Amino acid sequence: MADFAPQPVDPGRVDVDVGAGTLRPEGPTLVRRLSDLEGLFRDQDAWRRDVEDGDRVVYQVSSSRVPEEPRELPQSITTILPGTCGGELYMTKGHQHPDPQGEIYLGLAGTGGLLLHDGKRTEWVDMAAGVVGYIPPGWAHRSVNTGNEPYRFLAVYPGSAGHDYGWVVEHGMGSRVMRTDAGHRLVAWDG
Ligand code: M6P
Ligand code: ZN
Repeated sequence: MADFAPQPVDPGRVDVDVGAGTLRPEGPTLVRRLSDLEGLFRDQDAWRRDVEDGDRVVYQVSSSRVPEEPRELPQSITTILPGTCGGELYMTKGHQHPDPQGEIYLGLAGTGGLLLHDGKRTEWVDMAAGVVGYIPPGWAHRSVNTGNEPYRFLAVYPGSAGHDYGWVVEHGMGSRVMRTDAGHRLVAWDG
């Protein structure tokens, strides 16, 4: 991967390739496989089996060149592939911002959802192309693919917000999102 050391970015245009799920000028791309989501799916036996059985890619995050630095507004496109692990729909790891700041997601393709949890309350936003999901400060957020096609969204977030993955491991996300015949269903975290 090329070196994208933080550096000031001049004002300019960013092209969104909705079909490819990339931004141009292009920054780093992150690929997360099932093995990168250790301890996050409820059915750990199913997770272990699926990791041994090919360790599929769950999602990919393609970023622009705007650095994660204070006062900047980095952008990224996340593409979550369709699939389940132990009946639970493919999802992002989910994180809390250590520096509580808001974030917006714009649906680009496919169908999905934005699961939000503040430690007490849990909210769900159905996402599709053209929908903006708003993440207020203090709400942990996880995205889920609820359809049979890749679900893709653009994220814009404050460069100093950060990513705390441990918060989700400690507090959970309030609900889990399971595949059903009719589509999907939210179930209680420990249910
Ligand atoms: C969005 C943004 C990114 C985040 C990515 C994947 O693109 O919120 O900041 O990294 O989704 O989510 P996660 O970091 O929880 O795996
Ligand atoms: Zn975030």
